[in-house]
Formats: sequence, C-alpha cells, structure tokens
Amino acid sequence: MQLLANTTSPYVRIARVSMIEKDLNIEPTIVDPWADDVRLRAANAATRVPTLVLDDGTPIAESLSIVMWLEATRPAPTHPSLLGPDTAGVLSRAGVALGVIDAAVHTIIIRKVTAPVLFDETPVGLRRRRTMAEGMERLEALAAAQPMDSNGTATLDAICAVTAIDYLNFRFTDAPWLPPMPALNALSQRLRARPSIAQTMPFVAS
Ligand SMILES: N[C@@H](CCC(=O)N[C@@H](CS)C(=O)NCC(=O)O)C(=O)O
Repeated sequence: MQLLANTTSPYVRIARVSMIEKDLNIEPTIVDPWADDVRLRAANAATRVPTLVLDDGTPIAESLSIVMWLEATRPAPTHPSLLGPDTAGVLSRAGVALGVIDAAVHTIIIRKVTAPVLFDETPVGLRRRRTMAEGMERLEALAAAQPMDSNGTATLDAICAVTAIDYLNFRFTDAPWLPPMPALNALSQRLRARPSIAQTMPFVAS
C-alpha cells in the first residue's frame, strides 16, 4: 500500500490522521503534485494528493473517500469509529471545517496565479476570506459548546477542525480578520498528545 502525499496539504493530513487512528501508520510517499509526478499521474487523473494505492493496485483519490474506505474496511468496534455515535453532528462540524480548508487552499493556489497582484483583495478573494473568518467563528462556537474530543477518540470533526486551525496558523500568519479561537487552539494543543496529530503537523519540505 502506498500513500502519495506531500507535507503541507490539509487533505493529506486528514487522510493520514484517519489512517493512523485506524492503526494503519504507513510511511507516506512524498511527491510534488505540481510537478506532474508520474506515480501520482498514473494513479490519479487529477494529479492531486492524497492518493492511496492499495496493495492490489486500486487507487483511491480524495481524502473523504479514503476515510470512507477506512470506515468500511476497519470498522468499529475493532477500530475506533471516525464518525462517532453522533454521526450527523460529526459530519456537520467536519463540513464547516472542510469549507474553511477549501477556501484557504483556494486562496493559496490562486495567489500563485495572480502574483504579483494579491488575489486576497479581489471580490472572489474577499469571499474566500469571509468563508475562512465565518467558518472559523462558527467552528469556534461549536468547539466551545461541546469539546470535539470529549469521548476520548479523534472523530472526523476534531480531525478536520484541528487540520483547519493548524493550516491557518501555518499559511495565514498575519490575518487580523480571523476571529479569536481559544477553544479551537486548545483542542489543537490537546490533540497533539495523539501520535496521529503530532506526526502530521504541516511543514515545508526542504
Ligand atoms: N478534494 C480533494 C482535494 C485534494 C487537493 O486539492 N490536493 C492539492 C494539495 S492541497 C493538490 O494536490 N493540488 C494539485 C493540483 O490541484 O493540481 C481531497 O479531498 O483530497
């Protein structure tokens, strides 16, 4: 089995954390999705990470498809459920975090296209910024109302929320438009005790 990945993608992180939580801690195969790596292109027509290639050669693209494959092949109670007993709540909160992640990644990618003009201040850029700010405000309220790690496992909502806040802290260091996020930062700090979260912090590979 091979996980085609990079060290910065929040989608990769969601897949990797989920795999480790399901006791499938394989060393990722680091590829550059922007360099048309032949292994990635062969496995995924979209040439995107993460892409999981199973032992029989079946490729699974898309982070949430990898999560679904894990849930189906490594179900509870033998393995911890990523969806928890409150599946609707978990998926609802995960959806908020995924909206933020999409807006953040979109902003980072489109900046490369429009440079030296800053995409962020364009009408679409401001819309993405609003998604990040409002999404994190809603997620913060949800995290403050009910800790997403209260049952002692890392469910998909907590995985996506921590991935979102750590990615914003990694890529948007000077962002006064983001709301205060004490509950989410506390969740991120707490979950760093888990190998799945600690081993997958984003970094720029040299
Ligand atoms: N919906 C996909 C998004 C994956 C994605 O956009 N990955 C980015 C890295 S953050 C990528 O590989 N981009 C290369 C490209 O778009 O050509 C998922 O959930 O896995």
